[in-house]
Amino acid sequence: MDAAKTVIPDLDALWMPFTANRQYKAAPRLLASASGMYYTTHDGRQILDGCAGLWCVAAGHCRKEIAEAVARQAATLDYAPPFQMGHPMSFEAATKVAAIMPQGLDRIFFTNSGSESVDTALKIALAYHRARGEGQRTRFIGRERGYHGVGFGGMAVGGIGPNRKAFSANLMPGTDHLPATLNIADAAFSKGQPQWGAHLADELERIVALHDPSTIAAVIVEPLAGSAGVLVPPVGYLDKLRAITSKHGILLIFDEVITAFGRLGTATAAERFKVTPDLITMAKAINNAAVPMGAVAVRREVHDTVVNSAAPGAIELAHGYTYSGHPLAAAAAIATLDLYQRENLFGRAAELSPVFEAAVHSVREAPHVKDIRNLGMVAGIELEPRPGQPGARGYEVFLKCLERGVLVRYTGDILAFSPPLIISEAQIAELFDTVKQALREVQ
Ligand code: PXG
Repeated sequence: MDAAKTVIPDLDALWMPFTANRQYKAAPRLLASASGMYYTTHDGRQILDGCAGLWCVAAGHCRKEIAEAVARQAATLDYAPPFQMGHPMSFEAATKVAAIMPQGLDRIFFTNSGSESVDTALKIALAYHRARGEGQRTRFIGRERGYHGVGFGGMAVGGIGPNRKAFSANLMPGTDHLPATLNIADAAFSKGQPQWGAHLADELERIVALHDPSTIAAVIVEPLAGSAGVLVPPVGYLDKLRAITSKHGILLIFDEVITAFGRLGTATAAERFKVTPDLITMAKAINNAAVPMGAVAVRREVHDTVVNSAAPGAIELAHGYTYSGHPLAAAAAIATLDLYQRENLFGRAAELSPVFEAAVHSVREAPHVKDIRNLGMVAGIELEPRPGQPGARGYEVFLKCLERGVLVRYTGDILAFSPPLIISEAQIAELFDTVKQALREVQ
């Protein structure tokens, strides 16, 4: 082995995000390169990527077409100001994104992350109601166990206790939360969408009545909740949310940072569930995570209402980022969306889903498994926590899998799987065989 490859850099200066810094730095895990379905570690080991990096590298790693597009762009136009100036790539990228959104959601605002997309969508909702003369609509309804990133807005509508705890006194005011849809007692080991649970959407009527419909700007949910452990929407649940929000003039936002771009076998979860929201937030797979990028797709009427209400020559929405539609990110998005189409990767995800479903559910026979949930090319395996040590088992399974050459994602005692959509059937088998072995080895 090349000795230089095994040199570990000084780890002290970097404060790592969402990481147990002391535990990590005592036994670091470093990735040095990647190609297709595999990472290579700093000491030269091949690792099968079971989670597309962090749910984002849908087309597989270091795809030549994307790398070349980024390199070309970096040498042609490195940066252009997006305020009161433009460059062709951002317009082209927006047109391509709009083309695969649900009918009507064809106005695209670029950001640099999922968190920024969420804050952008919340601000657009407020601006829309204000432009319509309903500026009193300021409340947002999220959902327990929802993850909408780490901005103050996204945290407030989010429903993950540990993420909110340290910041609770300063969260955006005027939020409320729907109940989460998970019910292991009644719907464990559901394959695809559970039959149980559509009635939980009726809670929205109760919350709306409590605050009065005229005070509510928008409801935001992940159509399929990823980070909190792959919570699949019950049959009929999202349709009910749509019906109730429409009835009361409330905007519906789908946070599709994980689900957009093929994860469920369609361009969007909205398409998969045949429920069209008013805004869709995206990031991650929009450009295969090659350069940070996010976006919000907005229903044209919402866009037009905001834009047409401003005086001529006035900036209609006082919002945007230095790097909105950055040339490198836009070039990567164009190349990525072309690649998805050329390789029919969304269709491939749909075709592979039954194989993936059978493979993940075969883990049921292994020890410690409490529930398995899946849809499209996403799955979660919830483990029984070790008594008195919540999260320890999940972490140890993650480590065992890594030792055996497979990267999985874990949050607490829930393992999550979201491989690149180019995964082969043999690699799907390898992924879950490794998980089974790891489960047999942990206490
Ligand atoms: N919304 C959703 C639905 C997400 O999944 C964000 C917003 C925030 O995106 P940014 O780009 O700001 O991180 C996300 C991010 C995990 C995990 O493994 C998931 C995310 C991020 C980090 C880890 O559960 N999703």
